[in-house]
Parts: sequence; C-alpha cells; structure tokens
Amino acid sequence: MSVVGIDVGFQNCYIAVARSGGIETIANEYSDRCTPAWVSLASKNRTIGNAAKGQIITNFKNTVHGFKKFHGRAFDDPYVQGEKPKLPYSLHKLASGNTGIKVRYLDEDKVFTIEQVTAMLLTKLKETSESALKKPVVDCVISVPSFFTDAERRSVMDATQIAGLNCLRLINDTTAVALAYGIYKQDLPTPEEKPRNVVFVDLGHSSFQVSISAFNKGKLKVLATAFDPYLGGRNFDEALVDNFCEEFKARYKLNVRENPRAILRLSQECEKLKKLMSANCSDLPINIECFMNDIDVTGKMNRVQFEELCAPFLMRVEAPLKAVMEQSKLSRDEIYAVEVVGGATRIPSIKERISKFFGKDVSTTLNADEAVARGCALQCAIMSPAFKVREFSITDVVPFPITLRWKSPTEDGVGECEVYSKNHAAPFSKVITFHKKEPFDLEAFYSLPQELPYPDIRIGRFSVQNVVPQPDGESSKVKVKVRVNVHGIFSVSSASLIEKQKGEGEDVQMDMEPTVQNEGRPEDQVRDRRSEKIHLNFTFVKVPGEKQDPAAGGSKPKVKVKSTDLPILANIIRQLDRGVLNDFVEYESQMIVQDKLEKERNDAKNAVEEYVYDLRDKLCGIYEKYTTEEDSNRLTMMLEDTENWLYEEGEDQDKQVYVDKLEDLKSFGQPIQDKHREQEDRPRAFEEMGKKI
Ligand code: ATP
Ligand code: K
Ligand code: MG
Repeated sequence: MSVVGIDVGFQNCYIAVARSGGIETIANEYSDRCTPAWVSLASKNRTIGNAAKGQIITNFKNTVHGFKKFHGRAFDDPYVQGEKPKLPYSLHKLASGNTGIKVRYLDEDKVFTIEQVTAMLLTKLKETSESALKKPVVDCVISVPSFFTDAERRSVMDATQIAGLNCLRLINDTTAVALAYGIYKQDLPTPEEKPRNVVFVDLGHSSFQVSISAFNKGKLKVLATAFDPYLGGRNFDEALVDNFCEEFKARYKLNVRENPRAILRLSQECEKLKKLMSANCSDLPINIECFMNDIDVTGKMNRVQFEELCAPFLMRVEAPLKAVMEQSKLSRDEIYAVEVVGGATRIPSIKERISKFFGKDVSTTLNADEAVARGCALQCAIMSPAFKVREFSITDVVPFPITLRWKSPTEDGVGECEVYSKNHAAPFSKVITFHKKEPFDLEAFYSLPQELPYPDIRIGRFSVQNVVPQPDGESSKVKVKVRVNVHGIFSVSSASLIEKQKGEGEDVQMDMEPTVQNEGRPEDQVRDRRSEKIHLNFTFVKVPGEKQDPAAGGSKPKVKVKSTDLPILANIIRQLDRGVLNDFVEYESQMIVQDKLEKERNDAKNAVEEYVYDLRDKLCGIYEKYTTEEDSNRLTMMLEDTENWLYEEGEDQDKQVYVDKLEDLKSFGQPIQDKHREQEDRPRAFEEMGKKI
C-alpha cells in the first residue's frame, strides 16, 4: 500500500510521501514541489498542473482554476454567483442544482461537475506520486479546510473515488499541520501533565483557518477551530488588480475589465508584486509590455500603500483569532506557541497582527508551504498497516453543531435533538433510542445558520425502514447510531429494532423523547475506515447494528432482547447520484487513455522533427564523407519537405503517420549512419586486436 499525503490547495497542491523511513515532499515532472490547481481542456487532451497554468493566456475559456470552493455548492449560492463574473471560464447550473463547469473538450461543449474537475487534478497528483514512488498509488490522505461542511467533504470524497484513489482520511488543514508539528516533538508533557497548547494559523490563497491543539505525549486534541472562509491571498491580489485597473483607465484610457486576457495577465503581475512587497518596503514597479491595444503599461507601489489598500482585509485577521481563544477558554499565557503556515502568512503585516494579538512572536518552525502535505502523509503512515510510525492519536472537532429532527406525536408535531455541539470531539459515534411503531425519517441539519459558510443548512434525510410495533401493539424501541466519521462527515450509520422476548415483561418506556447515549470514546480509526467504505459506496445503506443492547448491561437486571437490523435509506443533499459517480469513474479512465494516446502521438511527431534536424546537421558535418553530394542533396531536400510538411498537412496526423514517416526517412539516413559507425569502430577494433596480440 502507498503512503501518500496530498494538500489540495485553492491555488497550490503539494504531495508528501513516506520513503526510506522518512516523510518527504516530492517534485513533479517540472522539478517543482508545487503543482498548481489548474486544469486545461483542449481539442485533443487535457493538461493539468504547471502545463495547464501555461495555457491560461492562449486558452483562457477552457482553463479552469479557483474551483475548490465550488464543491458541494448550489449554482445559486451567493459565493458561486459572486465568483462567476470574475472567472475566465463559464459556470453552468446542473440539473441537480449543483455548480458545473462548461468548457470545450475534444471539440465538443462539455459540462463537468466539480467532482470531475477535482478528480482531474487528483489524477495528475496521483501520477506524480506514482512516478516518484515507482508503484501504483491508491491509498492516501487528503486535506480539506476545517470549515468544510458535509456536502463539501462528500463531494471531495467522490472526486477521490473518480480519480481511483482510496482516501483513508480527509483531514483538516490545521490538524494536519498540528500532526506535523507534534509527532517529532520529544519533549511533550506526559498524559498526566498539563497539555501544551499550540495555535495553528493557515492563511492560504482563499481562506483563513485557525485552530488550537492540546498536545501530550503521543496525542493531540483539537480544542477549537475558527475561520474566515473568504479571506486569503487572493483578496490582496484582487485589491491590487482593482487599483491598477483604475490607474490604467485614468492614465492610458484602457478598459481592462472588459478584456479577460488582460485581467489574467494583470493578476499574475499583481501577485508577483505582492510577493515582492513582502520582502521589500520601497517602491516596486509593475511593467507589462503590449498590455492592451499594443500599449505598454507601468505602475508602482510600496508596502505602506499596499497596506492601506488592503486595510479592509487586514482588519479581518483578528476575528478568528479572538473566536478560537474564546472557544478554547484558554488565556493568552496558556498558549505555548503560535505556528503560522500558508503562503499568505508571509505578508509582514499579517504576521504582525497575529503576533500582536497573542503578545508573542509567531513561530515559523514548519515549512509554510509543505506542512499540510507532510501532516497528511504522516496520518497516512499512521493508518497504514505496512508502515511503522510512533503512536499518535488525533482527536478533531465538529466545526458546526448538528441537529436531528423528526415527526413526533407531540403538540408541535416535531422532535428535535442537537446530536453534536460545536467543537464536539470527532470522529465520534452516538446511540439514540426512539420509541416508534412505524418507519420514520430523521432530518439532519446544521443548527447555526449564521456560522455556516453558505445558506443551505440541510445535511440529509435518513429514513429508518421496516419499523413495526411490538406484538402487543405497543411502540418498539429503535436504537439509531449516528456518527461523525474520520472524514468529518455525519451519517445515521445503523439502526436496530429491539424486541423484548416473551415472558420478560417490563414496562415499555413510553416517552417520545430520544435518549442520546454517547459511545464514550472516539472510535479507533481502523474500525472507522471499514464501516465508512460500506457507506460511501451506496446510497442505500445496510450496516450491521448493535448486537447487544448496550443499555442492558451494568448493574440493572439483565433483560433478554432480540435485536433486528433495520435498513436506512439515505438522501444526502447535493450528493452525486451513485450511478452517475460510477459513470464518472469510467469516463475519467477514458480521458486518461485519451491523454496518453495524445502524448504518444505528440512524441511520435516530435521524433520526426528531431530526426530531421539531427540528420540535416550531420549531413553537412560528420556524415559528409560517407555519402555522395547527389545523395546528400536529395536527402536534404527530403528533410526540408518533411519539415514543411510538419507545419502544414502533417501538423495534425495520427501517430502511425509519424511513425511511418520516421521509418521512411531512416531508410535513407540509416545506411549513412551505419557507414559512419563502421568507420568509427574500425580503428577501435584494430586497437582491441593489437592488445590481444
Ligand atoms: P487554500 O489554503 O486557501 O486552499 P492554498 O493552499 O493554495 O490555498 P497557499 O499555497 O498556502 O494557498 O498560499 C498561496 C497564497 O500565498 C497566494 O495568494 C500567494 O500569492 C501567497 N504568497 C505566497 N508567497 C507569498 C509572499 N512571499 N508574500 C505574500 N504572499 C505570498
Ligand atoms: K497549499
Ligand atoms: Mg492551503
């Protein structure tokens, strides 16, 4: 099995793997450890990562980036609608109401779901890991923002499945960082001692996440998380873009907003400028040649002006810091360190604000870009039976409280129960007891709409089926197990009907309120994984229920009960239809084949081109004396014809055409090459013979 951790960023992806006893971040085919989260669709293939980013100016309508936060979002979601006008590619409302991406691919208009687009990116990251590890990669751990809801997490899980990956855990960004921080620390307090509390801050391209973790030897417990899901490095880029759009309008009379290509180029330059300003206080230039209408533009800015321009964003840094401290109930002097990661924490005034808030210098002991991926790989190594890692347990938190609602024969007709409070430990299972005579539905939703990053509070409906009354006509006791699993995803995972055996008469509890019973401890991860697999593959879930009524244990007199598993029908908000998901798995592998064929075709074409150049050079060089002038001239003509052909009719041919062409050329070139080699080898052969004599 493979041990791979993937940080899928809004802008930048990183991969870490376990190799020869250590965790290392690996580079892609461009020797770059960062793979941009870009996918470009074209008439013959897809390009993904660095190569896709290179397509942005020439193929902007079909080059997709900045899509991470479309996971689990309705097309009508205000965030999606707000992004739409800023994107060079088109969004499309899917029949399900979800957000789709409309591009031209293989000369057809195509709409891809967000799961498919992320799967394309994951396919690339999978291939990069495979070429580094030199073996197939399936098992992995992937990071998501701590504020991702169920719909977003399920959508990412579906993307991993489309890409042929088996995601052992979706881990929160800041939790991955906490693991990368804690696992190597030799001096953590013992389990009996007061824990060491560390704040982790991650400011990426699109979002701001903060968490506090309490460390003891061999474990970390997340105490609280807070976030601004819409604050990131991109806000600073956009502020610069706005600024220069106005300036160029005034100075050059250019309407930059109307030209998507110009906006894209300006964005790239503004991001560079922003990064330079992190290291430099003085005036820095921005120069773009032939920007629009053949006009070269220039501008400048310094850090003070930049901070003024970005004041509204800088002001937003404090709120999550405050929120996380309040929730943790810790005082500032109980904080051991504040570790910052994420590219945008390199902005000096961001660091200053964080440091001022906590009254101490921020620590940058972790690699700002790679810590998340390394944490993911560590988690994967911990979960891998094939890998020996020191024991380290992680308890994460539920970011948004979750409530269950059901029809009840009470006055107001509904029953309700908050099953997970904010910052409740996760993964975690609970058993709820109902008294019912017939099948019933449980509606799961987020209880605090104002905390949620989008307006739809629904999680899903879980129908508990096959519920029947007791033989005497009374209500049956139904035990329902709910859980937030290792990915941070909620589900009603099993239900069972508890039937009292004859002759064991005891009063049936008649209250309609459910009894919530904690299972005590977060579940161990191995068990979590197994049951999750059952769940993720089918919408219709049949999971074995409790074999023994747990309430019947202990000091109470033992009552004999019979327990029957009940099927649960789950209807999850925004979830891809399982049949469609399988089609996508199939389609992704077809696209992989298509890319491979296209690559082979291109390689064959390049081989012809290379041969032409190489032979032409040699004909007037080292091969000159091995051919007649007449033959040489004829061959040179032929090479020239081939070169012209490559730019015209031969520009776009099947692989076989190039292969044949190369063979054809070689039938003339090879004899000359052979003669040359013969001559070269002769003196050497004599030498050899001489030695023997
Ligand atoms: P997210 O975590 O939101 O999904 P991400 O993981 O892709 O996004 P990172 O790679 O952590 O984001 O950070 C990228 C951001 O950091 C970009 O906005 C980039 O411009 C910014 N950045 C990188 N280096 C610097 C620097 N030296 N100064 C200022 N900003 C920087
Ligand atoms: K990243
Ligand atoms: Mg990130």
